[in-house]
Amino acid sequence: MDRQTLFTQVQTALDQQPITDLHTHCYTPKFGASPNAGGLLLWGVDELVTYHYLVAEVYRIVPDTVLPYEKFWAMPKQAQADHIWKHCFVERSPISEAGRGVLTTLAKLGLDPNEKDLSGYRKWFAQQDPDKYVDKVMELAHVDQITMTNEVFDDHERGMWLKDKNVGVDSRFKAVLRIDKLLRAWPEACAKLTEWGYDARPDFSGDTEANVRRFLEDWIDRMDAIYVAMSLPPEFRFPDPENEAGNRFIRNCLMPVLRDRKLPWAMMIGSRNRVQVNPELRDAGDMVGKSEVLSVVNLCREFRQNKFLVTMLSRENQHELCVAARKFGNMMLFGCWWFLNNPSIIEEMTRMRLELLGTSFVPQHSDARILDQLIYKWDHTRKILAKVLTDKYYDVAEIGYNVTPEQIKRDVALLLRENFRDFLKR
Ligand code: FIX
Ligand code: ZN
Repeated sequence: MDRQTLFTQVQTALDQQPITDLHTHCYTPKFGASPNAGGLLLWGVDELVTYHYLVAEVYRIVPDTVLPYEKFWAMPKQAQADHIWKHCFVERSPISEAGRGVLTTLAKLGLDPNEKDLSGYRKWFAQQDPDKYVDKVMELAHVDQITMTNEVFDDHERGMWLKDKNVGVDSRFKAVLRIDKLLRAWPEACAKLTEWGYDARPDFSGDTEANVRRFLEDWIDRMDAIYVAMSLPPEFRFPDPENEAGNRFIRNCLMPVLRDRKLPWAMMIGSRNRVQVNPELRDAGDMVGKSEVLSVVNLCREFRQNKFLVTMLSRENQHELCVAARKFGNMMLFGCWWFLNNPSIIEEMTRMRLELLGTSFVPQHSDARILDQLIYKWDHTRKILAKVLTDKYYDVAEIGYNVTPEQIKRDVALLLRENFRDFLKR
């Protein structure tokens, strides 16, 4: 079979395959679709262009000694977007992945990506109905499920859940309980739980364990969460000789609750908090650090009845993490997260993962913060997958192994949808 025929079959399979996006920061329209009015569903050109990736990039061109951070944040969103468009898209070529992503999104929406200002785009987006626009974006990205990140420790979002238990009910979306503070800031989390009626003390006195389990159970049930997620610092260790509270939370609270509910723990490890890096950049201020894969191994080995969705932020961790995934069927490796979500690294990681794991992993999640980003995040991923999968099929085809369009479709379905869904059902 010639490579071009194979490539066409792979590209067709990828284009036809609906994707279940297992990690995004998008929200149902019921969470409010007017970002300027406190809505959590972010969409439209001003949100696209002020994506925190691009805030970081514009500050490399116009430093804070010229435009102080507080001045930028005080500007109206449109003025921030105009500033970024001018410096990153007009006066320089938008060839970073975040810049290219905006162009792909605009072009796929049928807009000319060469405009010198944002006024025309703003007029077009102003004509969109948010709920219908969700369908349009999902159709263009060929995504059949948007998995949310629901921050229970965010007062604004938590208030919405308490006010309307159906706020997350939308057939296009699934909820995820996000609980970083329970490991990143245990004493602060205890104070919040106690305030909310779950008496919890940093030293685990009283009924802390039972109340923390009840808190987790109540919010998993309120959200109908399909997994529980945490972003963890590079210093995360398990067991952690210096953090007995963390070990106890994991062993006596989180693991039993997730095991009973057959829910995975999604561990996103390696994000160094902006407080240690550049807090004035806000969401753009976080950084990456090399983490310890052995801690994931320890968890998978000690809690064989639990399931772990795992991704790490440092490129240096990827090979070791991939080998660890070979040792534990209760670990599902996923995504090219955040600073790894660049074509050069996605290609490197995906080749390595296919070579070490076959088709038993989830190659990507979008991490979309702005709804429209689903369009570019998945368009760019499909392009890379087409190249890498064609090479892998070609390697076995030239030995004489018959690769059929049905097999390619089956494998692509596993990688982009079924591996995740099957893992949830296990
Ligand atoms: O912790 C996370 O879920 C990260 O993905 C985000 O905090 C990060 O800002 C992001 O959106 C990266 O793509
Ligand atoms: Zn994320």
